[in-house]
Amino acid sequence: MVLKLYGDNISNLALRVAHVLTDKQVPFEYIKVDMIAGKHKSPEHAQRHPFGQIPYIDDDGLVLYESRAICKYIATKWRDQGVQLIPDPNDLEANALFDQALSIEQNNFEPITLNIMLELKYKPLRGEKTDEKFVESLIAKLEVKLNGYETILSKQKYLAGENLTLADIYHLAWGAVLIDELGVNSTIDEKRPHVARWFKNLSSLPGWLAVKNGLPYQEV
Ligand SMILES: N[C@@H](CCC(=O)N[C@@H](CS)C(=O)NCC(=O)O)C(=O)O
Repeated sequence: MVLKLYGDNISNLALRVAHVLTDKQVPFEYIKVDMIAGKHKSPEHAQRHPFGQIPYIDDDGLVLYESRAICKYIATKWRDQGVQLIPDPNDLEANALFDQALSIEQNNFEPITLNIMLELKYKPLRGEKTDEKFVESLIAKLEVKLNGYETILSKQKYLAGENLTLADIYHLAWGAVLIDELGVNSTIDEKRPHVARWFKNLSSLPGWLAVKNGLPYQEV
C-alpha cells in the first residue's frame, strides 16, 4: 500500500516530510488535514495523532508522527535509493557527529526561529498583535547562535561534516519561512558568509524546491 502523508500546505513540517519523501524517491499520497478548518483536532485524526497535530504518516499500517522521527524512518527504510541523508550505520564517528548536529538544530535553532515565526506570521493570521520587543530579543539570541553556526560551517560544508544530512534539511522548515516570507535575513548576511553559503545551498536543494510552495492533495 502506498505511504500516506497527512498534512497541509500551510504546515512547513508537513513540507519537511514531503521533501524527504521526494529526495528518497518514495511515492506517497498526500492527504489534506485542513488546519484552518480545525480538522487536525477531529476525533478521526486524534485517533492517529494523540496531540492533534500534523504531519503524520501511515506506512502500511505503521502510523508515525513527529516530523523528525518520520524523516529518519524514511531515510533509513529507503537507505538504498535517492539522496543519502543519514550516515552509514556502521560508522560510529559519523553517527555521533550526526546526532550532535540533530541536537544543535533542535536546541539552538528551532526554539528561537519557531517563536519568531509564531510572532511574525501566525499571530497576525489570527488577528493578534506581534510582540515586537519579544521578536527583537529572539533575533538577538539567534544572532549569537548563528555565530556558533559560522564557526562550525567555516570548517566543514554541512552541520555534521562534509555530507548533507537530515540535520541540515530540518533547518529549512522555519529558516526558509523567516527568509522567504518574513524577510528576517539580517541574521544571514555577509557577516556570516559560511552560514549564508550553507543556507543558500539548502534553499536550492531540488527536493525542497519541488515541495516548498505546497503539493497537490489526493482525493480520499
Ligand atoms: N514536533 C512536532 C510538531 C508538530 C506541529 O507543531 N505541527 C503543527 C503544524 S506545523 C500543528 O499541528 N499545530 C497545531 C497544534 O499544535 O495544535 C513535529 O515535528 O511533527
